[in-house]
Amino acid sequence: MSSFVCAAVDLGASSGRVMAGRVSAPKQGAPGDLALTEAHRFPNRPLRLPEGLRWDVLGLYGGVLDGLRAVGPVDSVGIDSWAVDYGLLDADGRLLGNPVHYRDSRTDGVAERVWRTVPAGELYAATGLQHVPFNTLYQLVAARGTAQFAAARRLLLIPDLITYWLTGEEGTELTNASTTQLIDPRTRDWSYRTADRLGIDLALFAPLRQPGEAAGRLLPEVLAEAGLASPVPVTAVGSHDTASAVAAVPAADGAAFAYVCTGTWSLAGLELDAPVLTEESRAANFTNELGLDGTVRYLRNIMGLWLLQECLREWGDPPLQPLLREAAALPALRWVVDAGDPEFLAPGGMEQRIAAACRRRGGPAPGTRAEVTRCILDSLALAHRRAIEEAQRLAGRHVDVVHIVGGGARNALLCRLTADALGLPVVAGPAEAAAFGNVLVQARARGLVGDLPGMRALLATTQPLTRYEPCADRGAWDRVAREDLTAR
Ligand code: ADP
Ligand code: LRH
Repeated sequence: MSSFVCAAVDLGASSGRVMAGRVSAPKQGAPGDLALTEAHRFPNRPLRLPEGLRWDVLGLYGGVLDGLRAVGPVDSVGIDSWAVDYGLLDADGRLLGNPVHYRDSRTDGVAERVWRTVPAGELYAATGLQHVPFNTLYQLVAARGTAQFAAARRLLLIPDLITYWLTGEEGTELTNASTTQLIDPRTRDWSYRTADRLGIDLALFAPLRQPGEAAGRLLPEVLAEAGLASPVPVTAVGSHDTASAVAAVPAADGAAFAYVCTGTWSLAGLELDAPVLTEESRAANFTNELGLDGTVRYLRNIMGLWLLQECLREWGDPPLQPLLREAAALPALRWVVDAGDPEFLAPGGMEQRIAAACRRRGGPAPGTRAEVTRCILDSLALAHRRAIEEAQRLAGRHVDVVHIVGGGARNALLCRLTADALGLPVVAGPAEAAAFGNVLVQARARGLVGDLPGMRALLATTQPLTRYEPCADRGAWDRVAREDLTAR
């Protein structure tokens, strides 16, 4: 096979998309080629039911089928999505209720209960996972005792659930499994002892699957729904969207780079070949999630463009570009909050929470929408700086370039501010990095592209990237970077 067409299903927290990927192998001196086009995009709108915040997973599945129809005949399909969340199946393999949204409040206070059995330090040493209240482990402990959980015989993480509906085959893809807090990042297998100590039955999970492995074929009824004729294989990809996005960071081979995957979240950190499991790393709340080819995604979760998405929602979704233009004309760092603060996790009242955080710091609160926008972008840039500087210190690494991928790579102001805050050049793009990583792993499974550096080289030579140089005067960024923004 010298050229290959596939569908990349990428479900983000704010939208789902089905992209058509085309890859051709290098031939007779001509370089390989890579192209991605959007076949279908649909909003991902969580719903608040009386029982709590839920994903509309059937709506998303409908979007996937519509997207497959729009893409047309393909050689393979791959699925990635946001992490940690799951669907439960009963003994007949049927879904038990709508998957719970990771922003639902059911996990409030659960981690503290878990730590009474397995202290936080021991949990980190065993799994390397940051503390965020919604890790799958905490969700499972919260679910215990419910009728739904009692009836559950199988747990499938969101991309694995979609794969199951498409193919009838069950599996647990490794990169996403690494966000459950039940994987040992050294062995890249389950942390059997952690599960045992917490009474979690690992038999709930289907066997682990590696990115690149075959994951079944579209079922006849799916082919009919999607208007497809011939058998279509599904390929496991880095099914955690962040794993796919990091795989698609277009860094040069051997470059000392950091990355920020910016979408609903900002995930800022380094690619390592071994986890960092020190107490200092735990205290700094860095996570060790698993990437492609034995890599570790050593990063910190920052609230990301969620802050802006929520404000825009409250403002009735005004157009973004005029707001960004106005925000760009405002002075830097007049309004700043800690963009890593879990107080911003839940939906609702975001503008007020941001204003309150500014006042707690002793500064003015932003008064206009443009000022709120500027506050969010300055605060994100500052949080990117802090995460990348601390990651270097904790991992004993030095970087000289930062890659921004994901939807935020389209936000020129955010990219420029991140370069200014860090005093490092920023290379922005691709914005659809998760879909590119998804496509490239499918193509690699057919032998069309090489190793991780080969995938990245193909991206760097085929995709438009924008470079931002930092400004000369970083004094104001240095001053605010030393401030404790979490002080209450
Ligand atoms: P997710 O995968 O988490 O749903 P995305 O990677 O799709 O998120 O990123 C979505 C975010 O990207 C939006 O909330 C918005 O802030 C930003 N974004 C998308 N397009 C643009 C654009 N043209 N200009 C500026 N920002 C953009
Ligand atoms: C980004 C993401 C991130 C997780 C969060 C739940 O989409 O997958 O890596 O921490 O969603």
